[in-house]
Amino acid sequence: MHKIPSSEITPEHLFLSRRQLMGSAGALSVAALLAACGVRTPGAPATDTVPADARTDELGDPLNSFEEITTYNNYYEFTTDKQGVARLATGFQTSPWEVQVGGLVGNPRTFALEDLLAFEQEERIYRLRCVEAWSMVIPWVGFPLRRLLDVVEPRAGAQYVRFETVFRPEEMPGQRDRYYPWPYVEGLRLDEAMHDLTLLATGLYGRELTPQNGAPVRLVVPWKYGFKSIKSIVKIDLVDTMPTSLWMALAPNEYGFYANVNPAVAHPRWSQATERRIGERGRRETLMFNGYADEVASLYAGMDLRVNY
Ligand SMILES: Nc1nc2c(c(=O)[nH]1)N[C@H]1C(S)=C(S)[C@@H](COP(=O)(O)O)O[C@H]1N2
Ligand SMILES: [Mo]
Repeated sequence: MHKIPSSEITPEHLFLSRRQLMGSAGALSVAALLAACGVRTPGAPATDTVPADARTDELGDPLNSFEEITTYNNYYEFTTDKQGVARLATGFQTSPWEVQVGGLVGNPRTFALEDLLAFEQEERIYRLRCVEAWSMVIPWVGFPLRRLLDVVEPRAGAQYVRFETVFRPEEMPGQRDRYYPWPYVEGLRLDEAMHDLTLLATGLYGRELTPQNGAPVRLVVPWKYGFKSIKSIVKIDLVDTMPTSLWMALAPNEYGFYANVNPAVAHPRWSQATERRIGERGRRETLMFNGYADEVASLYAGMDLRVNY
């Protein structure tokens, strides 16, 4: 097998989107370009044609396969059945797409997906640790959220960032279940949002994001439980008060605003000390801040992480 540093690979979907930006849109649809290059079109079922990837994360943990990452999902807008999300999300309309960014900013803007892809994209291999105590290692493609926030110029009063998922019950059967206070909302403190690890992801394994993984753009905050990494974002607001997330509204005693991965603080109904890595037997120890303590612990200096769970 050829060994190519990942920095030299232009992910296919980025290559295509740049061509589109260079004026080829209209001549050929993106779907046609993708099909011509043998790339899956959005909504087509995941296949097993993505070759195994022998790379690891910085701790030496192997990547999960494309198959694992795209067939075991939490996306309650479709279904609470992790193995059922991929099928129900097939055909979800991810284009055209716009993300409205406003609130306490000097320069409110609406970004089309093409505008988001125009930010320099990079690959980031991150561990994803679900609050349910399973985890994966995922090679995302995207860019630091900070770069987008810099463009809209947060104003002095901005202290938090609030994110909202698309509300489209006609396409998302789970959103017809009125038990959940849709739309899905998440939030970060502004300094967390500005941290270099905080990513807006547009791709996975060098391809465009699949619907089940939050296409066309989702947040990835690797030191927090997976539910903070909100999918299919349409709205980002800078605000002065702590946003109430969907999970805080539903079960405030179980899901707090911070949701930092912490093996020492149990969920009221289960331990968080260990986790099941998808594809492995047995369990492994959960690491403080999901293994990113050197990078992020200083954000929480002096805070009681049992109170601020
Ligand atoms: N809008 C939305 N975002 C969401 C969820 C969801 O149900 N709806 N689930 C969260 C949870 S609990 C996890 S663990 C991750 C799973 O991401 P993945 O399916 O890409 O692995 O997405 C998070 N983002
Ligand atoms: Mo999760």
